[in-house]
Amino acid sequence: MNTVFVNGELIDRDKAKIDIEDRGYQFGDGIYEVIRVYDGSTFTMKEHMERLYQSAEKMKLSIPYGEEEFTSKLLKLIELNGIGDGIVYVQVTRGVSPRQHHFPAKDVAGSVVAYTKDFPVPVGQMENGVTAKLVEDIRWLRCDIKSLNLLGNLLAKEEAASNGHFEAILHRGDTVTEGSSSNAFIVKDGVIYTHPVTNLILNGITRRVIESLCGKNGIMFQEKTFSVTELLGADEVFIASTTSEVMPVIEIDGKVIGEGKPGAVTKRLQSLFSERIGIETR
Ligand code: PSZ
Repeated sequence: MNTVFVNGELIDRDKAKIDIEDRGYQFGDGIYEVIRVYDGSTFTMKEHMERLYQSAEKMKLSIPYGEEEFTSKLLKLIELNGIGDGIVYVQVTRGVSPRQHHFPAKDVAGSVVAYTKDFPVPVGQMENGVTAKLVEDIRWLRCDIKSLNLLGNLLAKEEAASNGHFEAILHRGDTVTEGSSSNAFIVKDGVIYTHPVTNLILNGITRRVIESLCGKNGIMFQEKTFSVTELLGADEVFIASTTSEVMPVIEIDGKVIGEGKPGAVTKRLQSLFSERIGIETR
């Protein structure tokens, strides 16, 4: 059985219903999180839940449960569905009300949905690396909010995927911001560079884990913007997300990065990352 969480109830997926006037459905007026599950245990769940509540605050959206209660509901769902390696997806919208742009009255409750999915660790791609395409970043100026409005991200990903690439690496003019669904990093002369946490990127949880691993292991990590030219001339490039972990990028727009295979710093981070997963999900 596949159980889903809909507005406080755990029900069979086939019985789940969403109102056509849900503001998430009509406007993308909501927020979401994707949380990793390894061997039945969540990874960095607290950080994801905190970010969900932060996104809610930035959107002036109220989540109908407190963080602890919500977390335990999600843990129960993971257990019920017997998830080993997978994800739990959770979204909160501004609820159901007659279609109008301005917010509904305060007493309209937000809609909450969560479901789980099996998702194996992409070992092959992590070992061999993936290719990417540069795409102009045409998104709005609040990319720090994990909002359901993903059209800019989707158009970019589609442009990359339809050309056979794993990811679109976005740039605003000459400055690389992030991937369409990942953060982007370069390695130059042993130093890792990534876009600072601003309104122009999502403050990735995986990015934060990487930053902490670097700090603990003497790897130089700098939050500093880099250009498209610096990206293409980097020794190593990798992207990071909840499901991609530390993913080497070996070619961008047909140009080989470094030696055209996952680099030493990227591989070291991958192994530190796996170690961290082992510690946290013990
Ligand atoms: O399964 C998937 O395809 C996933 S799971 C998470 C993401 C994709 N992407 C998260 C993300 C993002 O959408 C953007 C625009 N920037 C950065 C990230 C990385 O965030 P974390 O590390 O929190 O997943």
